[in-house]
Amino acid sequence: MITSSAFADKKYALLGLARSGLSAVRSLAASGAQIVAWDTRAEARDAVSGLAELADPMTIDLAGFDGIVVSPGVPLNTHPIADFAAKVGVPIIGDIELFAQARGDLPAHRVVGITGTNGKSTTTALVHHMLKSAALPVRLGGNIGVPILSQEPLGPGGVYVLELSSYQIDLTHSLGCDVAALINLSPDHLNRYDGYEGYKASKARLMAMQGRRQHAVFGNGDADTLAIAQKVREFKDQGCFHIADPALVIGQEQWPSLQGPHNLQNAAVAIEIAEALGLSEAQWRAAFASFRGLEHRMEIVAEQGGVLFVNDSKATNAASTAPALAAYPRIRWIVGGQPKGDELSECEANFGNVVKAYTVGEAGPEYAKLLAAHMPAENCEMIVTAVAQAASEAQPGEVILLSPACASFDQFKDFEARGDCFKAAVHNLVGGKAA
Ligand code: UMA
Ligand code: ADP
Repeated sequence: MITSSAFADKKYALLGLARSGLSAVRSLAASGAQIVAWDTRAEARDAVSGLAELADPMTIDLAGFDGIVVSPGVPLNTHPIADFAAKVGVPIIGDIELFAQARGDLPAHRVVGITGTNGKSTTTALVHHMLKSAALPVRLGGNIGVPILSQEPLGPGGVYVLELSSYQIDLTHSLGCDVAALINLSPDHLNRYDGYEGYKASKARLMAMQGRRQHAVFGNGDADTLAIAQKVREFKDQGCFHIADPALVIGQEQWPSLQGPHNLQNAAVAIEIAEALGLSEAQWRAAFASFRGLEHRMEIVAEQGGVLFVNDSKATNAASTAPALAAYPRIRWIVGGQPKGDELSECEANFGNVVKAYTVGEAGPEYAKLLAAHMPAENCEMIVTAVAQAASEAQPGEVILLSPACASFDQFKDFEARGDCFKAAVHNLVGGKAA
């Protein structure tokens, strides 16, 4: 675990004790800080017994505290903790800010921070794989699911690769990434922000925390990302500003887990990051060829009778489903879940690749009506039903694709549970034979 003398004898209040909160309690306790912690869930509170005093920060006198460490899942725009903290003048921070403050005690190292609406996890995993393949000491953390404070510190010359969500950036104030990347932008998480403008401003703060000589990398696929890039460019020294252009990337056919136009964008961003860190072309090319993608992102589950089953459960908005529909010419598309109100317009350009849509979840009835204007569409309600129906109709050469363009919370705990349900249904059907 990462600890720091910067926390010794300081006082912190924590709200939220799931993965990031728990790692922060452990790190702060091991660093000699005094901690008051709370979570609405009793089992989360039990996990910190002995390390922290248990009390809801909303109910105590916060005067004299050095920070209120809030989890990314706590909605700062509606939770009263934000006003409460402002009144007593205590900063609200997150585990990534604690990491930033701990950097002074770490041996010489570099930090890569990767954000964007889509492709963060893939690009983060790819950069991590690339650096590992080049024999650099490297650690992965952040929104990808591993709190960075829970990782072992690296020796001199190490690189910490962080996937950063907008929620995490909102809770971070002093992280100057040696290389920061913004892959793309489209409306998402709007329930947490003052409109799309608020969400974009949150992402832009990753670069606002950098110095002139720290590298900034931007995808070139949308105007909103390029608008932020143009502003950042004014404040960068020569050689520290990079636009990643997928059109210049050669060799994608040799990278099995980086197929589709979206992965070409991720690869282009990763190449700029690699070169900013001093890797050679031979080094990143070798790593791209051996990269194996992440579960639930265009994951090939099985093949039977010439029909391919692909799990893209992580596609929780229309912008991430659009490139999945571009990846194959004949798709039986399982779509739906908890809708995000974007009505699938971003997917429209690729509707020609869809043989039939099988809608599921809360959005199912509405999507079936909407899509019927463009293709055969049937509301199947459940993923298991959709898989069985699609498989009974599929012809050799077709792909049965779960790419929901929606959140999973109407029927599942998370996108992983949704993808697992799809995979179980497929394995049931094809007799447990994996591709
Ligand atoms: N809680 C309270 N009171 C409240 C609200 C919440 O006590 O009023 C508690 C909840 O009971 C819960 C905790 O606060 O125990 C919230 O935890 P969390 O949701 O932040 O969960 P973590 O396990 O710490 O996960 C977080 C990120 N979660 C979110 O951003 C919602 C994880 O990203 C991240 O992987 C993890 O830290 C490690 O860094 C997940 C995510 O969904 C994957 N991210 C979003 C996305 O990718 O779209 C941004
Ligand atoms: P994130 O961590 O930002 O959610 P992931 O790498 O987990 O991104 O991918 C999430 C979903 O978005 C997957 O369904 C994937 O197919 C799609 N996706 C990946 N990269 C991109 C991209 N650059 N543009 C649009 N969609 C993408």
